Amino acid sequence: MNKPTSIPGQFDAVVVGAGFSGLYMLYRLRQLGLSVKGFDSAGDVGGTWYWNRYPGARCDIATPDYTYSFDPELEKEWTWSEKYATQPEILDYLRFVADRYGLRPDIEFSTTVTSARWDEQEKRWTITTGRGEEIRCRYYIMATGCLSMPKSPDIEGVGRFGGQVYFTSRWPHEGVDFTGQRVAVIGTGSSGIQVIPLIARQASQLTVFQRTPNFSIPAHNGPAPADRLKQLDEDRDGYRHAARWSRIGVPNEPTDVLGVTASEAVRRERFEAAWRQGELVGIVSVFADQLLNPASNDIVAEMIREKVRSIVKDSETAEALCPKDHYFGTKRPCLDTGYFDTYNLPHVRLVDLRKQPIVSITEDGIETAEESFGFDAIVYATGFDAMTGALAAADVTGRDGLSLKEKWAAGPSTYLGLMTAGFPNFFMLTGPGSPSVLSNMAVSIEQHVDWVAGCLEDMREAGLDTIEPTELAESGWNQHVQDCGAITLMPTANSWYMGANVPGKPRVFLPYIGGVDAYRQACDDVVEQGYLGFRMTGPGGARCRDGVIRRMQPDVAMVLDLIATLGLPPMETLSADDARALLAATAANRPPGPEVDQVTDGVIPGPAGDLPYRLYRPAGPSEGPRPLVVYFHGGGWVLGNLDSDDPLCRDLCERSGAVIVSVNYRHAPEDRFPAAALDAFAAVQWADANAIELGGIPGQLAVAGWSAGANVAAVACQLARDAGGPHISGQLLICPVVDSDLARPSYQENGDGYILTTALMKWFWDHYADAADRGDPRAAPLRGDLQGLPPACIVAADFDPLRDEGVGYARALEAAGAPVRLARARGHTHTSVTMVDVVISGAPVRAEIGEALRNFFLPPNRP
Ligand code: N01
Repeated sequence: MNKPTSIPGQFDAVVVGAGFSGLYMLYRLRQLGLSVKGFDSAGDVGGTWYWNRYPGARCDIATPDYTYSFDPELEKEWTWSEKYATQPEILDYLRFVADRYGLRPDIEFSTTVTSARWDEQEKRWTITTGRGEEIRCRYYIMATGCLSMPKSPDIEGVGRFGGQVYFTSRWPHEGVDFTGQRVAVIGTGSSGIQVIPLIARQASQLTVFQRTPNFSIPAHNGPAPADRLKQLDEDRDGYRHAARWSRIGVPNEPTDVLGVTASEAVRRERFEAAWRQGELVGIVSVFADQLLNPASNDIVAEMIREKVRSIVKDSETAEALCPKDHYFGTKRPCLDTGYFDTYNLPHVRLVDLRKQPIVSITEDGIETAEESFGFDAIVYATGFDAMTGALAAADVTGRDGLSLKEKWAAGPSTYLGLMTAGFPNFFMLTGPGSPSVLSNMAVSIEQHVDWVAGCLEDMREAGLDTIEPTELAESGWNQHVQDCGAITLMPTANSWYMGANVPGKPRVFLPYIGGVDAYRQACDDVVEQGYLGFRMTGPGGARCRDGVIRRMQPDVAMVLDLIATLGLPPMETLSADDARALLAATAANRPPGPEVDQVTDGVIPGPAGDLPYRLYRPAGPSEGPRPLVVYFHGGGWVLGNLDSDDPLCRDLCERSGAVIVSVNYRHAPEDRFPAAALDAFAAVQWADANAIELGGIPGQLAVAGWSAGANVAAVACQLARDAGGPHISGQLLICPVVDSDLARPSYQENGDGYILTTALMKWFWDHYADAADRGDPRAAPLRGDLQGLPPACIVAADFDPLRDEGVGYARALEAAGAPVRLARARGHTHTSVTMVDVVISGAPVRAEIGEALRNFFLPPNRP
């Protein structure tokens, strides 16, 4: 592989696609001294910009950013004429790049790769083309683009029309003159929105068939943004660096303004600024929470709808053009030039397919449920089989005869969007599971190509020549991609991001939404950790460091990063009072948790004086009594109070439908072991005795707690058993302290860096209990007799030092005969599950907890 081969039909690498990614990949592979062959079914370079020649086709990332940055000389030699360049200009640019680096001779145009098959013996791919050629190569790289496989229109009668038919994605090279024609356009995505105003200029009649209205903002095209050009001029490297480490591949200062809490004036000002700017990067970041919080999203969406209503004169048409069935940004937002104004023209009509669906395309037009239309031409702007279409269509067969299509039948599976297990030496550029379509493609493409080139170089140095991800690494990455999507509103839309536009395509969130910056970091970390999750072999031996590169929930990681920036002193270095003050201060600005019907404060007579409690009564149809849950807050027996766990109690109340009685117990060091445990038991006895007054159902009582609160809840269950009552229906223990042994593996793994540290846990124990008492079951319930205890739901978080003792308690209770539900808080820390409305990924765990609480009160024969 060191030198270009000269054996006919044999290459080190084959690159399919000669668009932005294929061209740069060829260039980098050549730089490495590899022999490379490129193919493209198009007649020339350009990729998407070769095919999508419809009038109005432009990029929607401003040209200073939508450009190669790998060579400063190239940047000097090319000047874009507009903020958003036209398709012909972008195509010229790619031709210029191909010529400048002499890439064309390596590319065979008008040639489709029809199949690719891995030969395990030879460790090579056999590539077959539509011309019947067979080529052998070691590395097979698909640079086929995310939006290159047109979706065949799923409309009855498509072949019947006798007039002219055009697809925006396959526009005739010679152009089309619609002068004097009656034209139909089907589809109002980015392509439709760009082409419609230009067809309207020529056609005598234009009818737009719209199934789903789309959000679009004016592009305000013109000269390239002066501020960007100035920044580039002053510090090109700094600017490009900022783009590479930004969220979407365009330098942008992230905002921390939340839509839900911002004043009306701030909301309006931020929105109008984004509207004036006319860039995707601005409109998708009006508020930090607009893609997370429906209420915040609605604010932006409604402001856009207001604009549409103010532009379009006919109110019925305006309303039909206002998107209401998806959150803003969950389908690709569009940039337009005069799109909505077009509907004010007398010869332009919008047909709302939600009201009158297309029945069939006919010989001379389109028939809907209500009307028959006659046309001279029909333009399909109906989109693409996005992200996976071109890859799966290429008949790629990996090891053991497995085809990519088969492997991906239930949705794509990749490691980093770059490779997939079972397909050695097969790379995808901007594949599913990478930021790609959610980012500035130019930046994402360069990052992918650089990573692949770097990888091949590293392999060569190590004498390795095959690479493939492991199943573990790949499934971990798929999980992370889905976790990132799940905390956003993206999965709620029927978008092509979800595969929802192609009938029968699995519904999976295809791109990686964690950000260009986070993604780049993950790719770099993989390399840094010795190509974690890749198996590599060759004359130099075999190596594989297996593992998962991102196991933490993305929003948990964000919270940890944020906390790290605050520079707070470690709790264990403070006095108890100062630690309490710090906790109260950090809790001051958090969201309040859900509304409940009633919240009342009171006091319970405890063994050594009154104990404050707060009662939460759920909203709901029934005024009648509810089951009771006595809850104990977290805080290592030292910190916490009724306020500290207030949002969590509201959440538990809402989800379980039970009355929650949150009890404050005595704290250490003022009151040491066993004060907290005795108070907890007294509170349970009192709640049982006063169930009716509390709005509870006598005999339906559970205990719950988080952390040290779960410790005293577990102890209360043991004490109740020993005392012969009260009857406890269940115990919910969220990340409980159940033992005083700080040497378990979860302490080793998670004892530093995840808020609850080993040092802090030691500090808590030191405040609470003497060494001699730490084996007492009232301090370490895991060491007690576990017979005859109530059913349990135990939450164990992956990144919690207490994880293993929680799991240990679950196993021990089960062994002693108690029904146990172990809820694994995947990717969570000790504290994150309880962060209601901050850590969105905790919601499914809390939903499980809510269900467990409800189940405690079901009759035994009902599951
Ligand atoms: O495709 P789309 P596109 N009956 O899938 C409708 C990029 N791009 O080519 O939403 C009736 O977005 C469909 O309706 P619905 C950009 O990333 C960029 O416009 O499925 N209608 C929708 O309205 C973009 O997102 C630029 O209900 C049918 C439309 O057709 C992506 O490419 C320019 C239908 C398809 O919209 C794809 O954009 C162009 C049916 N059977 C594209 N089937 C730039 O500006 C589909 N539709 C850089």
